[in-house]
Amino acid sequence: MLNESLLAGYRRDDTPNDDGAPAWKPPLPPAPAVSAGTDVEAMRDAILAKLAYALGKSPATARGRDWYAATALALRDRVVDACLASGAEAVPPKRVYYLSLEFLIGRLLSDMMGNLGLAATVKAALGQLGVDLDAVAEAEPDAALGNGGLGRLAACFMESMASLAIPAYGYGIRYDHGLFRQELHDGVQREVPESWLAEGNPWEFERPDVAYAISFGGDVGMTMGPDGAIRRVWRPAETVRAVAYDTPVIGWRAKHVNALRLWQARAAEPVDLALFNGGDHVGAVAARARAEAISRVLYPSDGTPAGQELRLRQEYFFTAASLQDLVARHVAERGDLRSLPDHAAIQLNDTHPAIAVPELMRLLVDEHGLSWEDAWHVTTHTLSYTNHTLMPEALETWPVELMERLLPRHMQIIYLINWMHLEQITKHRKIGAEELATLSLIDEEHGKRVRMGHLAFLGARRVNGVSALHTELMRTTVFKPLHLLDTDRIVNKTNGITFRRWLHNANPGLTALAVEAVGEGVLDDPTRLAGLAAFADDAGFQARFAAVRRERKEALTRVVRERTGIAVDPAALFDVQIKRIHEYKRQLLNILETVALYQAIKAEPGRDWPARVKLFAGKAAPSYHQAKLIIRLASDVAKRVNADPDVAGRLTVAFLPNYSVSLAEAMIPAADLSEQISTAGLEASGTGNMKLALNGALTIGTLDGANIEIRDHVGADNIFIFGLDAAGVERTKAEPGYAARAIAASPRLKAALDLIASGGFSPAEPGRFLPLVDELRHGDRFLLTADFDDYWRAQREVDAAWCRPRTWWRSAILNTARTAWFSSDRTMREYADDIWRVRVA
Ligand code: 26V
Repeated sequence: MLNESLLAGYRRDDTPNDDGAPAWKPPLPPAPAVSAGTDVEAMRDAILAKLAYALGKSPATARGRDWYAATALALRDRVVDACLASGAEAVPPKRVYYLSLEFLIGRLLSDMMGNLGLAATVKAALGQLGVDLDAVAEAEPDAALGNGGLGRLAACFMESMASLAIPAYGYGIRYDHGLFRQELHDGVQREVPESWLAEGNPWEFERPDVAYAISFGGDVGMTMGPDGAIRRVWRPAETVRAVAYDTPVIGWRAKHVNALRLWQARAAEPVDLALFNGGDHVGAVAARARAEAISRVLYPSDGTPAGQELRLRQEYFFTAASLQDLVARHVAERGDLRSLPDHAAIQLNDTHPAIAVPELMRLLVDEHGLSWEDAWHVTTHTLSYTNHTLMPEALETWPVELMERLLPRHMQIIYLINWMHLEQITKHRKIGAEELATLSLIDEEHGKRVRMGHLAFLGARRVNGVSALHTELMRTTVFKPLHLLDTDRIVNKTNGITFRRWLHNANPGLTALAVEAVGEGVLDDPTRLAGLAAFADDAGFQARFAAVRRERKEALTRVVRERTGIAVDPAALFDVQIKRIHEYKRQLLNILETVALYQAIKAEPGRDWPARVKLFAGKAAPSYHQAKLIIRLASDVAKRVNADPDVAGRLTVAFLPNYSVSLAEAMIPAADLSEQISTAGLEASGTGNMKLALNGALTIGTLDGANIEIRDHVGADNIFIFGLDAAGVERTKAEPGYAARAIAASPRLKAALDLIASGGFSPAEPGRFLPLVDELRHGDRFLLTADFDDYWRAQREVDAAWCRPRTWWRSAILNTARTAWFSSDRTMREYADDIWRVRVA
């Protein structure tokens, strides 16, 4: 499929039409394919040419980073060729627009090489130049334009849509600074700014010709149209420019190329000439700094809504630019905006782009003259919304006062939508004030605030959760009143992961083994992994599966030593918990079990304890004090445990700094045990759980999120489930004093808490961890105390299973064989069929 954003396509002229709308020109003829041949010599010459003519370097002066940039530029040419060669029609019947404030991409080199089928070619080409591909790959910075699961999901979806040839654009923000780099100093997290663009970005195309004006503030006036109807006119106080940057997203076997279009904020006028000429040289550039701040930095909040005005400016900025872009494209291609729902499906990734609901209404009614009824039909048949969490503190609301100041016309439209929505309900039945309050777009209990989840729900044709359990909880809790008004709107779309990145590229050894066992077709059709089940009991196959794991563990052992100085034994069980640090994810439960295990080994040194390495990694939000304290506890526990000769060789603990997509790619293939231990009902889905299971790690987990579906697929014998289920969590929370009772009933838990509380891991500052222990003793919102004993039991089952290698490796192989369903290709097909109604080739 030829994607016009990357190649010829529509060119926007800088000179607007009379009505201010951009002037569109017909497509240019396609450029000739310039880079011929995919052989090693051609690739070598292409890389050398980029090094010389794009970077101005010779092989003698080139650094790793230069080789990386030259290689990326040479590959980008091939992506453009692939785009041309696919030769499909320029205007597809329908496009998907995926709006997301986050895209957690990571590195792109191996992704691009893999999907172009050029990995071996590039390796050999660089080899001829005496350059090591792995070293070149290491020179690429991660594009960390996201916090965690939500942003990584968007990146997996983009790759799968390209692989399925679904015509799609991803829309987001081109942050100058992605998620902070995490440094640990004596276990204390320090955030360091990250600058992934410092030396340029060879994958992207700047599009200075694709730019839109984005307005803020001011007031709303009225005029009379020629038909005598009143029209509202927004008279904004401030305007910034959104400039497009496109990164091509190439699908598996280069069949299709889509674009990830990220917006950069620029000042409408770089300098205020009047101020400058008046001598106020600083004031003359102040507006520019304010405008450009919008795309400066990713909010590292992950869950706790950022609250500040700048965040709302970011949300509106990228939503408005994206909608203007797609509306202009639709008008150019089809003319009438009333047909938008037939040709465009817009997916809102969480509520961050929920302002799309009033913005699309504003564009249609105020700018394009549609009636309110027509505009509402178009809006509610084009937009859909994905929810990613039900935790009350994470649900976005914005103060009405702020919305009125920043987006006065949008606030009017929100009031109108709300009025019509409530009017519709009260027309049909009598309804109490209390129930009405739960249905309203305006939350009146915490000062007047706009509920963005409600707004997204009302504007959406479909609303989806991200696992079966999460979707059911949407229907029965937060969205229950809205769900009862339209029981067809909420649907489930269980998350998935792209196997190209998380199996083929991250674990080439396991992929080669799978290809050998079940054939090359497994690369195109992951359901063929099921064929591995036939080898689960085969001793020879088990040995090869274990050897692949061993090799990845040895590599990770080197990383652990480099990053922490800690020596770990690759023969030990690698027990891995990698994700953002949050109380509900319960890293603290894992640490408590580590402390209890430490005490148990010391108490019974003669027992045959299997060697275990506990590995943690994850970032805490900068202002999340409890999370930072959990990191510090893990580090302090590691310090004492690793120095204690009584447990040497049996228990080792390490917290790896600066968790990232790249580090995940190194850790996941090396993991034996996957910790998925959130309080049931709180982890919407999880996707790390899928990556680890796919790579053959066994899960120890609660009945939460997609863990339930993972158990259903791999079988209850091949997963370690423990703890309360979501209903049990609700029941327990209703019994006051459960924590004190649970601690009293568990001498093992009590002893672990006492050791931490008495300064056993922080002798210089005995009270250091009291905030964590006190929370467990007196509140325990996340029910660690209630689940501790069953977690301990499950962990000892893990020990026993590890000591029976034949059954362990059987389970590991079955995990890989039975997790094909968690491919994001499956997820994207479901969205395409049920939500977007777009054809999949
Ligand atoms: C919400 C909250 C609530 C307040 C305090 C803690 C906290 C932390 C995180 C969040 C979630 C923010 C949105 C998000 O990233 N959700 C994640 O989305 C993933 C993709 O659907 C999913 O796999 C994760 O389970 C879900 O947490």
